[in-house]
Order: sequence, then C-alpha cells, then structure tokens
Amino acid sequence: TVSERSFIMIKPDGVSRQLVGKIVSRFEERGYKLVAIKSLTPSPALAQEHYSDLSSRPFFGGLVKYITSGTPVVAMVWEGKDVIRQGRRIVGATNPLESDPGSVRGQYAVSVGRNLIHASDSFDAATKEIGLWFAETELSQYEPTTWNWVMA
Ligand code: DAT
Ligand code: MG
Repeated sequence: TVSERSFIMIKPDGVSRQLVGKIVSRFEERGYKLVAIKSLTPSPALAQEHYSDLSSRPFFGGLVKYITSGTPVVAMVWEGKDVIRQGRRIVGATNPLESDPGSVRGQYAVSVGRNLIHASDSFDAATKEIGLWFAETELSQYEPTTWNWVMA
C-alpha cells in the first residue's frame, strides 16, 4: 500500500565515503517520502538488537563493531508504494559482488562486510526496526508535492 514504510540506514562506510547525498537521492527521485532521518552513532545494545536475528553468526561481533565504530550512521524511514521490496532492489544483494551494478551496493561496494547500507527485508522487520530506531514523535506526517502524481 501507499503508506508502507521501510527502515533504511546508511552505514558508517557510506557516511565516511560521503555517499549520503547520492543514496538519499535514489529514494527521493523514485518518489518516496522521507518520513524521518537522523545521524547517530548507535550503542552496542542498539546494534545488537537491530541485528538480533544474526547473533549466532560468526561475523556478528565484527558487524556490531563496524556499525558502532564511532563514524555515524544515517537512519531513515521512507514511505510509499512497495517501498520495502523496492528498497531491497535499490540497495542490492547482500554480497556486493552479486549485486546488480545499478544498485547502491553494486555501484559503490565490493565487500560484504562494508556494504554501505541496510534496508528492511519484510513488513515485520520494517515494523521492528522503525520502532527500535525512532520514537513515534520523530515520524513526520506530510505530503510531498509530487505525491499524487508518483503514487497514483
Ligand atoms: P542484508 O544487509 O542484505 O539484509 P543480512 O541481513 O543477511 O543482509 O546481514 C546483515 C549484514 O550482515 C549484511 O549487510 C552484512 C553482514 N553480513 C551478512 N553476511 C555476512 C557474511 N557472510 N560475512 C560478513 N558479513 C556478513
Ligand atoms: Mg537483513
């Protein structure tokens, strides 16, 4: 539905490599609505909860260390038609070596451990992640001027 929302996060390598604007532009230009955005260095507890499904994997410790390195992440909520599935397509496959070259990871990354960006992979994940990273009061309600043309 049009009101579907996804949690998208530019990871520390994306911020450090100054790719924030290029990544945000992909979602804006597609016509999605920016509902929330903030820059922060997540606590280990937040990173661990965000990736709790992966806690038994051998790379979990390194993943949490990367996300909490001290270089900030940019956490966002985007809204619009099919944004969860389309967000995954914009981001590309987990391993950048398998990502479509037109995707963010396929254009800018080569390492699975430095793959630049996160996107929710389901409605349930998006609900969990938006609630984890944002308070309800941080989620804006407004209509972009493009909305009715794009989302018709
Ligand atoms: P995605 O980020 O595409 O949703 P995921 O949820 O399976 O992928 O894993 C979360 C992150 O964990 C992923 O973006 C990078 C890291 N990761 C996944 N598999 C990995 C692996 N085999 N080695 C190192 N890091 C990995
Ligand atoms: Mg995932």
